Amino acid sequence: MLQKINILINEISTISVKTSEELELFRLKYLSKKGILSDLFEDFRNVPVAEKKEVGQKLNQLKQNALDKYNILKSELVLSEDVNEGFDLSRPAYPYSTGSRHPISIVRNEITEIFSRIGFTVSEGPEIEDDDHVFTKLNFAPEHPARDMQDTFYISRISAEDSSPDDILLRTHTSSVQVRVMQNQKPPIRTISPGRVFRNEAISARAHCIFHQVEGLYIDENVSFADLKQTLLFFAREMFGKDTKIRLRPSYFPFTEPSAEMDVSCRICGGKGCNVCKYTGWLEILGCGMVHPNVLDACNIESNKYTGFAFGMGIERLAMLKYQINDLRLYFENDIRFLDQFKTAF
Ligand code: 2U9
Repeated sequence: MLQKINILINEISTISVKTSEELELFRLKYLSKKGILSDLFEDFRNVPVAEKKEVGQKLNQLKQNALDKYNILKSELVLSEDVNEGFDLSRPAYPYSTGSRHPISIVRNEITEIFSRIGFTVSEGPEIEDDDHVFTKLNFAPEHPARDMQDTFYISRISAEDSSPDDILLRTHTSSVQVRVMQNQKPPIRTISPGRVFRNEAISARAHCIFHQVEGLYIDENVSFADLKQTLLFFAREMFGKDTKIRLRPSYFPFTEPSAEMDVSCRICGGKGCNVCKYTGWLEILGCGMVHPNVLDACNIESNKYTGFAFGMGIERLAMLKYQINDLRLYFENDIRFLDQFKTAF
């Protein structure tokens, strides 16, 4: 019996459990009424008196070891269950919430990508400009209303009455970038200028003091109004779909002559008339024209040798048409509920 008890003492010391079910099995096997210890105490009655003392001490040691082991295993199990409490380690992780591109960036990228396919490069320039690049070289008359402080944000103005080439202001269009390109490069020039522009406007659903433009310029020998029309037809069909029609209406800008505004057929109603196109079937999307000879000359490009066309469009307006956005302020508020809607677009 002594040998049997020693084997059991050894056996118990090596036991470990991982679950409460295994712990219960341990208790049933060694400590329950029908367990090994209970049997051994039964057998102990038949141990010869001479051996009783030694066997009894060993049996009590086995019983104590079994009880201690049970308590240790139980506390270890409680601790490890505590750590995992409330966690399902097999559950998939929460997905990362990724950001999205701003609708203005999406539309700007789309426009630049379309023009890059027909050879237009992208030019960038300063947002803080001088009067010369924003107005004078673009053939704005000295008393033109756009030079007024009611329309333009001035950073420094030499005189409130008369404009000076040294007046420093926030550009009101990105044509100033193209003036710089013309001053620094020889034709052929084929470039577009996307960027932020600033106008002194009260903020409302339909107007904002900051907005984004893409202006385009093509200068070479023999560039004609037909080239302008074909380029813009290509752009309109790439941007709005293969069946898109365009129409040009005469207009006026100081920097182009002749000038026009371009409409595209409404893609909501296909030209039949709806509330988006105000039942006209057409949507105005850009202004354009042949670069005024005064602008070419002011930028040291010979107007008797070269001609060119130019166009300009507001990105906010195009994004409004594309995504049916009805309030300009939404672009600048960074409301996640608005921005989240563009998650799938690039
Ligand atoms: C140079 C010479 C001429 C760019 C042009 C427009 C017509 C035009 C507006 C559209 C809506 C600005 O965002 S908007 O308010 N622009 O109508 N822009 S032609 O003409 C140029 C550009 C550069 C050197």
